[in-house]
Amino acid sequence: MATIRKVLIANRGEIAVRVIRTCREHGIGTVAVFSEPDRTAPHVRLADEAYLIGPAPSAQSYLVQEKILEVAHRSGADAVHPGYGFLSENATFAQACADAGLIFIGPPPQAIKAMGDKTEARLLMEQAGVPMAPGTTDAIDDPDEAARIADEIGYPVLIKAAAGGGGKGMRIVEDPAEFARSFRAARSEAASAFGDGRVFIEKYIVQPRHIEFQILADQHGHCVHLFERECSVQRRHQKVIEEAPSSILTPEVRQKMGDAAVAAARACGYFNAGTVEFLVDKDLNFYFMEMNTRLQVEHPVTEGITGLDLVAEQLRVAEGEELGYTQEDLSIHGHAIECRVYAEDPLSGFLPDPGPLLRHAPPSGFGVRVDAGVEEGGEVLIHYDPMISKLITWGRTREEAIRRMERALDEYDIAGVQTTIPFCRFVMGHEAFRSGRFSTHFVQDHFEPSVLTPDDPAFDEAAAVAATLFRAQRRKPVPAVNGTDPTAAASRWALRRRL
Ligand code: MV4
Repeated sequence: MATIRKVLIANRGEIAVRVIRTCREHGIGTVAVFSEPDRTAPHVRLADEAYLIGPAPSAQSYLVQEKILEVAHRSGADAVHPGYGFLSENATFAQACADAGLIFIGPPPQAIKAMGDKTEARLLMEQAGVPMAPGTTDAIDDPDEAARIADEIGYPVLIKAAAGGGGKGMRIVEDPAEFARSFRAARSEAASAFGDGRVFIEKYIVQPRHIEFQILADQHGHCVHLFERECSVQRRHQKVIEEAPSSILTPEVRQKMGDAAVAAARACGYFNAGTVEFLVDKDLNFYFMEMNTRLQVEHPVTEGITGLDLVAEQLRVAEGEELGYTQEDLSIHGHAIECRVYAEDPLSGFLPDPGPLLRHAPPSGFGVRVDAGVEEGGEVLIHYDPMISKLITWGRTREEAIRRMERALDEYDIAGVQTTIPFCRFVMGHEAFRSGRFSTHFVQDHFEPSVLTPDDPAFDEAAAVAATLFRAQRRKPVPAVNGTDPTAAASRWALRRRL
């Protein structure tokens, strides 16, 4: 058992804020890192200490392991929370933390590595008896052998990259005559994208739903699942709306999938929070897709239906504490929905629309949660993911959560950038979404920009002017850090005394 006293958050934006908040509630100190344009970001202000780690590009800041480790050393942090993205699924970094005597708040490096290689993951899942789409467990080199296997599996088939994930490097083949060409293309694509040309083949599951199970495991062999999240509303492998529970699962299928998710976690020696993704077909057959060895963006919907703080659970497990509850102690309470609010323009193909947030007035009220990483007067930077916030609503029933989400979306006022709010509003009102009859093809099947009415630019301008006047009368915020010297730990309290 170790006690975590100070956590370095190796991330930015809403997830850094999310982790800082739980640390604060538990009396744990927090260390933020930031790039130059993030100097005034909320995560920097909210942390006890903040360190500049480089210029805007992540490759020179948030992704530089040595800089993160150096800040950990200088600040006296005893643990590192990687958030999601960046270094969160980097086994080398997890190992480097351990080697530096730091607790990595995540799974063991071997589990990250095993699940990062999709063929190794398939092999482990096969051994653990987790259902998978028919296909090959090993990577296939020989195009003729691959074609024979594809015939055996039956068309359509999907060629996937062993080093891929999240939809990168996939190819659907419907017609056997096209197989050889697609196979070669997939291999060279994978080789140039990942530096690893290994591919494997799976039966293509048509019109599936994406349903994932949250698992939580301690270092003493206890593992539970925290039920599922329905994530079928995506575009180009980017999730837009998630909810828990899924409206299609029966208690029996839920139990089977939950058991499979726990078996998947056990098979790779997992501890901490993790997610096992499944494809589910129209007959509720389910197939292992991949395992995400991190806390995910959409974790709040699980928090909504279980009442558990997943970051607090991560911290406890990382300290070596036992879960302290079993599967039987857990149940689903109500329904939660998350809408991701991106600075993207749904009217022009969801192109990122970074820029200053002239106004950011998020909704509130009963059953509404907003996790934001930017604030009014701040800026959505082009260098990073353009997510502004996650809007989560809870209701006793799905219907209530949807109505509350509609209310919250209507209340949400943002000016300065285009957002996905109108798109989310469209989804909430759509018959296919409300009835629960949708698949991963929802956006493709039902959305075209003409269903949205463009913002009236006059309103946006008026809101911007009002926001500017409002800000002008407020005193300037105290900068959270001093200078650009990465060795200077600038506590904001110390700084305030100096000013
Ligand atoms: C599939 C599939 C159909 N059949 N595998 C997409 C992300 C990557 N993790 C795997 N993906 C898929 N794998 C088989 N055997 C369809 C997809 C897929 C998808 C999955 C979840 C959510 C959205 C999707 C969009 C396109 C394809």
